[in-house]
Amino acid sequence: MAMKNCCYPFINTPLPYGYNALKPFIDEKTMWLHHSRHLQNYIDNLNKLLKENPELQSWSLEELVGCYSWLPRTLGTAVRNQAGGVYNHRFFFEGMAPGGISLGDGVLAQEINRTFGGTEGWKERMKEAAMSVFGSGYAWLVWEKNGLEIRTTANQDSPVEPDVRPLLNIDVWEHAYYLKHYNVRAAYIEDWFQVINWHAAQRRLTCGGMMGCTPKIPERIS
Ligand code: MN3
Repeated sequence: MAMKNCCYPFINTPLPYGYNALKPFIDEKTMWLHHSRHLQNYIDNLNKLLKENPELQSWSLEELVGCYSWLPRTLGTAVRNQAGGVYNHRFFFEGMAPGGISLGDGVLAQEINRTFGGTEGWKERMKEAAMSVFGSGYAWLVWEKNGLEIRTTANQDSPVEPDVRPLLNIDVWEHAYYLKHYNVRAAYIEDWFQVINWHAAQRRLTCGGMMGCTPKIPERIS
């Protein structure tokens, strides 16, 4: 398992699989660019930002994406974009596995059945949501107070809020699929369904948070 790597200075840990391991669904060049260029860029920018704002160096990644709104507006926006870019990409990459890992029949499977009538129903709703993102962003499966929900976020926003537990996300920025799927986002979404790591989603539901990181959002300072 990757080292914790939850606070400043962040490093870009290797993916838990090779750049070519998600073929034929996601191609090697896309994975390489996405991880070693796009994610690396967010990590470098976030480290630079935190270097200039040492009071934030003890904040975990989840605290940064969940609590940026407490900060002065300009700094908060920069944290939202850069920490979000790190959080969302790590979450996305950890949510995939070569050939996919099946849902099984645990609590998450039961909830998917209860809410969407099964995985086919879930896929339909997830695809609809991912298609509906205008421009760049993500579609998410999250656990909220009363059960599973599908959400979308723009740009690098993350649904890290009290009482919301993200389970899966799909990156629908064009850089996530353009080299292989060109402008056909629907084909990319279908391919992503083939590489979902449901084990990761189940673990996030039962344990919360990013692999090895604290799921806690700090109490608001009044
Ligand atoms: Mn991306």
